[in-house]
Amino acid sequence: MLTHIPVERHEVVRARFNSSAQVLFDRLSLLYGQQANFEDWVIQLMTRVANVHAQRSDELLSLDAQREANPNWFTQQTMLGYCAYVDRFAGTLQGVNQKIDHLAELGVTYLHLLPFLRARAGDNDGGFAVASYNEIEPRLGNMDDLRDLTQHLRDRGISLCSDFVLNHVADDHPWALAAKSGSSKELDYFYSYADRTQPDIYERDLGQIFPQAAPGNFSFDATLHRWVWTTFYPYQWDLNYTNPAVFEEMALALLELSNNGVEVFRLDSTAFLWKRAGTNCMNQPEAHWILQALRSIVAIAAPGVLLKAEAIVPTAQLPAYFGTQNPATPECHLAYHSSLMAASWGALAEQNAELIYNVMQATPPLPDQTSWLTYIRCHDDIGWNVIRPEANQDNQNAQERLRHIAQFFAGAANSFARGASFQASDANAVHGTNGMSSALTGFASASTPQELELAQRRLLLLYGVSFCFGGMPLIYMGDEIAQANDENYINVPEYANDSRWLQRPFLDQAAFNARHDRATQSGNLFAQLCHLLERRRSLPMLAAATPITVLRHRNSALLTFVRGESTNTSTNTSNANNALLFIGNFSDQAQTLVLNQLSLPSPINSWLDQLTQQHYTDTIVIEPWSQHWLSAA
Ligand code: OTU
Repeated sequence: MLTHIPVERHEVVRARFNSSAQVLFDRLSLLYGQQANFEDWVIQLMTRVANVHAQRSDELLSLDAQREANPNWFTQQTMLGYCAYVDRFAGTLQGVNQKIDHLAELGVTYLHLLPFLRARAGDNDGGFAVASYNEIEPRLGNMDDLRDLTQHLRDRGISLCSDFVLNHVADDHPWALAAKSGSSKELDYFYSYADRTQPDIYERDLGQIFPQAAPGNFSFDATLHRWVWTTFYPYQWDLNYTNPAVFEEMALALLELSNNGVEVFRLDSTAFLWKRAGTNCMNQPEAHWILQALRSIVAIAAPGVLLKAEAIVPTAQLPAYFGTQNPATPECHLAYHSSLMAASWGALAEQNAELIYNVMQATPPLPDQTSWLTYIRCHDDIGWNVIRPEANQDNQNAQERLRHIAQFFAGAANSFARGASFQASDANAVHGTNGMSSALTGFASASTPQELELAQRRLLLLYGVSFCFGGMPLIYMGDEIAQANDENYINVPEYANDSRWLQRPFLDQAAFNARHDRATQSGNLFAQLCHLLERRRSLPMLAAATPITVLRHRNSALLTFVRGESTNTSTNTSNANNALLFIGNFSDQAQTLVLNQLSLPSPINSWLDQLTQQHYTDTIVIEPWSQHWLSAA
């Protein structure tokens, strides 16, 4: 089975195989054990995995070894992510090389470039309709450019993260084309139905991702004369993971990309991988088994690689993506905390931190060797539905509450925000909100220097929560220079019905070039953001694994939590020096806090603000939308 592999590699793979094979085999048996020739198929799969491993470069092999020896490498407070579209940030993959200095000045250690594989011709959902998993989108470069870029990034301590769209392929992917031209083998890579009977049954329990632009979950394909499962746009065909060939091809494609230097995979839409009638076809146990099997394969053939779950699901469903159901079956290393993100914006609209407290209280501690991906904006909408359970608390009605929040960000009367409701012509709908951070925090509506200052505080406050909560924070391109909404998307026919393009601008060169000039708006924000980042790096208690204690304060304009010290176990107070108290004011009024009234395990009489180096004794006044990072002085 491992015949063509040089002896040393043979040994390395064998050792990893021995420790991960059982979980892999169990997962594959659960998924595919009833298939004819199951065991032959597993051998074929493992032979292919071993052959791809045999092609892995010496440099990547030593990276694997380093990370195996230090499996918490990505959970440190020195980790920082940055996310951008290749073309909008830097033109091409080669162009990204010229931006590495900028990433370094922020302290970035992880760069997520949005989809750069060859995409569907025509509309392609910003590259999320992939036509080929082993080719680069030609206008962005080629595979050599990708390898070079990952090498240059690695030399500067930055890991490249690539999207891996594993739930669906484009309708012009070779599998879809083969299916359309009559091949039953490839037809079986998809879910398709001769009539509406089955789709109608499923549809009773399914949600809608793009209710306006792409209603329903099935699309009639005129060539096939069949209804194809298309959770997202009609040209994104969901893959049929009941077919082991689909799992095999996708696992191999991922490993090939990892051999080209990709170090992190953002597993897109992971919640949707398995369908079950009578459910919303999200978060099914089989979807987790698929991810666990994938993790085992990575553990064998590319253990330096990280898997990141993009599961935009309610807080209660998130931890399962780490594999917490059973520590013996780890799943993804990283997962987006979309609830914390949405709740942070909700708190800003409500001038009240309750939603954040609710989310924090619903978030269990991280398992070892995992980390949240914390963020405030990304290329998608802020989806409000994930925080329905938290919005139902505090004696409130989630629908009303979220509607109010969505209206606020769409620019309701007296709102400082200038965003747009997503997939709803009706401003009362609660589906999602679009807009750049700067537009949502008030930069666009500010007409005086004072208002601009407040907008900046709000943006920094949300980033402050993301930096201190515990996880790897991600900066979304343009946020560091307060880049505005891109209103031009409306003039591009293929973007016009998808207002997520509002937050996908080309980098504003003028603002970017002015970022070191503190007299400019972008320069002022940039300096302050860099300051928060520099402070964060210096505070080891902000590493992902450090416990968090939520101090739910009776003045809920204030968000207060402690990192690094449990207030419940008053037995050990000696590590108070290693703790950090975060205080953020979500309201437009200054708030006074008597520090000793917080339920800390032991009174701390003298505090040092890690952001300003100011000292406080027992009372602190927190200006509107300001934050303090206090440690015992
Ligand atoms: C993901 O998104 C991507 O981030 C989107 O950009 C893609 O359009 C989509 O998949 C299809 O590939 O449901 O859990 O705006 O939050 O579509 C994954 C809605 C998803 C997104 C949603 C999301």
